[in-house]
This record gives sequence, structure tokens and C-alpha cells, in this order.
Amino acid sequence: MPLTNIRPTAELQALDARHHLHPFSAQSEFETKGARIMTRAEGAWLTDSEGEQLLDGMAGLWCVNIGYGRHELAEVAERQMRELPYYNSFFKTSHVPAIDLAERLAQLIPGPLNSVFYSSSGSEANDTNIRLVRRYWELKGQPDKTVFISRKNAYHGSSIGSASLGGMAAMHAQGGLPIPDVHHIGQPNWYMEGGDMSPDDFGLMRARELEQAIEEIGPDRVAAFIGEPIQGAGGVIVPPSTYWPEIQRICDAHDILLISDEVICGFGRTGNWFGFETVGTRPDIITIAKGLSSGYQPIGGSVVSDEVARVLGQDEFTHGYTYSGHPVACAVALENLRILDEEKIVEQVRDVTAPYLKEKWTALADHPLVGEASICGMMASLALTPDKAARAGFAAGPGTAGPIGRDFSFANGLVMRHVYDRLVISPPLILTTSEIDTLIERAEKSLDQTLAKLKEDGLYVAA
Ligand code: PXG
Repeated sequence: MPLTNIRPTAELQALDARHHLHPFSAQSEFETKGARIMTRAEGAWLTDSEGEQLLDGMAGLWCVNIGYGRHELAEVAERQMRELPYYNSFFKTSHVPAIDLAERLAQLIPGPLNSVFYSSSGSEANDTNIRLVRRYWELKGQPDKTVFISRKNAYHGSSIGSASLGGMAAMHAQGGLPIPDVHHIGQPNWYMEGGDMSPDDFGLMRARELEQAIEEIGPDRVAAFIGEPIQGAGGVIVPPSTYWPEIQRICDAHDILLISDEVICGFGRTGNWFGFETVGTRPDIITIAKGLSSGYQPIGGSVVSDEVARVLGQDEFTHGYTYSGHPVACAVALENLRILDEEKIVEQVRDVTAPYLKEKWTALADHPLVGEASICGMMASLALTPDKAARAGFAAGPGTAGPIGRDFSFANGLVMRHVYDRLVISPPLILTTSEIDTLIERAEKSLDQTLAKLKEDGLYVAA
């Protein structure tokens, strides 16, 4: 079977539209305009079925941290598939890749986070967290501690449990979500919701919503607080610096477990190995996936503190997936961590590329269409606005400018994602400074074209 596409794009697109249901898409749209079909990738560059090259400003889906084309991972996968392609760790068995990766994670993750429960994705890991945390409190003799507190506009996955933890209104609008005992407080999004407050005061105010919620629900009912250090899918919302220390104080004061969802922020994205190091918290549990394997294999996990592991270990935890700790995925993740570590990719991000990107990215805030340029490490966004001073949205509603900007960006050979009217990037961590220059040039050109189009269509009007 050929690995390289040799069929006409139109034929592939027609088959795709007919038989392949896409995530977060209206399938009917593919009938009029087929999907863009990617065929190869190398470094930070994608090639599509027409041979066009795109700079991947999203590292796939926030995950290809070491970049594409690292053959070492393919070789490790092949070796593992030949040696032991599958085994599980259910009935008092284990295998070398799962053990080695667990040890490596314990070394890498600061603090008492030394035990991992494996899954194949971030959604599964957060579902595990729901069951694991409730079981923890049961075993501690506090079975009423079942409530999770999360934030509006948080993203924690797409399964029923993890989407309930998430705070995406559009997801909750379908299928009867959220499940009971999940409570959402406001997000620390100063640009959208801070009004006349200073960012620091707003950060404190939003953190204290956690304390109010705990008081209303009762500390004897609240099990855990979950948050992404920097909200990713919500639009790269960098919270004010006052926010996370206050959240930590409140969790400590009320005996609430803190879960840091590191699915995007982990493995170098923010310029440290983990996002919780960047924002200065001491989580009891972290969720990992994506950058753990740089997306080369599906793998995730819940990494828990010694205390959580000790309590949980007292009795059988009736939970597990066929692919928990899949040997090929573990072996590939281990090789990915070796590359991140030995090639000092996280240090390179912290000391060179993230500061360089920050300088160029924040300069885009001078563009007439940009109300805010936010950035942390190698994740960043631009809030598009028709009125910078008022931080206004568009009269035609949320999502007026974002999709236009995204389409121009693709046409200019740069993959950006949009979240309503924010344009988002999260490029591979191996991006060079000259690739950053290319990214910025293409982003700026896309902004100019978006502004012109909005004016032409009479959409450059504040709400
Ligand atoms: N937590 C966080 C913080 C995430 O960003 C998940 C959990 C779920 O992981 P899985 O592996 O189950 O997808 C995520 C995933 C987007 C987008 O459009 C973001 C994610 C997934 C798909 C799309 O920004 N994040």
C-alpha cells in the first residue's frame, strides 16, 4: 500500500465527505468545499495533496512539540511492535515501556507527583480524574465530596465526563451536558470580561469566585478544582498574575484537590516543562497527553501525588482502558521525552524562541484590527476588534472576523486556528527564529486582508 497519496484530490475529498465524519464540523459543508488533505510533514511544515506547503502554526492540534519527521520515533515504534506490540497492565502484569515511562515522568515532573494512571487521550485522562478523585474522597471517609469546580470557557475534552468538566457553552448545548455535580465559575479573561477593573484586581476577583462557590456548595461537598494554567482552546487566555496564587491559597484553605490540566501547557509549551511551574501552583494531580508523545502516538495520563496514590492504593480501583499504558505509545513517548530533554528544546523555547516570538507577536497589537496580543511561551493569540479602546466585539456577533482571518492565513500558507474572533497559534517548539519571521509576516498580511474584507463587507462595526 503506498504511503504517499497518488489519487486526485477531488476524488479523495468526495470520499471524505461521503464516509468520514469530522470532529467539530458540520458534515454537509464538505459537500460544497472539500477538506484540505495533508499528505506529508517535516519539521514545522505540512504538505497537502496538491503539493502546497504550509507553516504549521498549530503544531497539529497543539501537540507536535518536537516537530514532524523524527524518524527515531518511527524506529522505536517499529522495534516495540516487533517485540511486544500489545500487552496490558490489568491483572497483575506490566511491561517495560510502561514502567520506564512512569519512572521518567516521576523524574521530570517537579514535586510529589510520582505515579501515573495511563490513558490514550486527554479526554480519557480527565474522565479518569473524575472517578479517581471521587474514589479518593470515599476512601478518606468523605464520600460526599463529589463536586468538581471548573471554569466557563475551559476545555478538558470531549467525552461526556471531560466535556462536563469543560465549560464550553456550545458543547453543553448538545446531548444534555454537563453531568451532575460539576459547577462552573467565571474565567480569568480580563480582555473580554474585566471592564474597568485592573487586570490584577480582576484576577483576584475571579479566583475568589472559587471561594464563594465552595462556601455555597459546602467544603464537605467539593472534591476538586480543575483548570488549564493557560486556557488553550478557549483562545489562549493568559490569566492575570494574581489569579493562580489565589486559587492555590483557596484550595489549600478548604482541603480541595487542585488538578492542573497540562494537556496543552505540558512538555515545554509555556517555556517550562509544565504549565504549573510557569503559573506557580502545587497541583495534587496533573492531566497529560498531546506533547507527551508529540502526537506521534495517542497517549495520555493522570499523574497523582504520593498522598493521592497512597489513599487510592488501599483498595481496588475499578477503572482502566484496554490501551492504558499501550507499549508502543509508551515507547514512543519515552523517545519523545529523550529528544525534548537531550536537544534542550524546552530551554531553547525559554531562552531564545519564546522571547523572540513574544517581541514580534506583541508588536502585532499595533495593527488596527488587534485589541490584544496575548502570549505565554509558544502559545499565543490575537483578539480582533472593530474598536480597540472599547475592546468591543463585532456587531454581527462573535465569530465575525476570526473565520475570515483563519481562511486568509491558510491561503497565505500559515495554519492558524480561530476561536470566535481570536486568532490562535501554538507552533512546534522547534520553530527557528527565521520561521518565526515567516509566521509573523504571513499573520500580518492575513490581518491586513481581513481588515480590508471586513470593511468591504460592512462588518467592521462595533457591537
Ligand atoms: N485538556 C485540554 C486542556 C485540552 O486542550 C483535552 C484535555 C482533551 O484531550 P484529547 O486528547 O482527548 O483531545 C484537550 C484537547 C482546539 C482543540 O480546537 C483542542 C483540543 C482538542 C481538540 C481541538 O483547540 N484540546
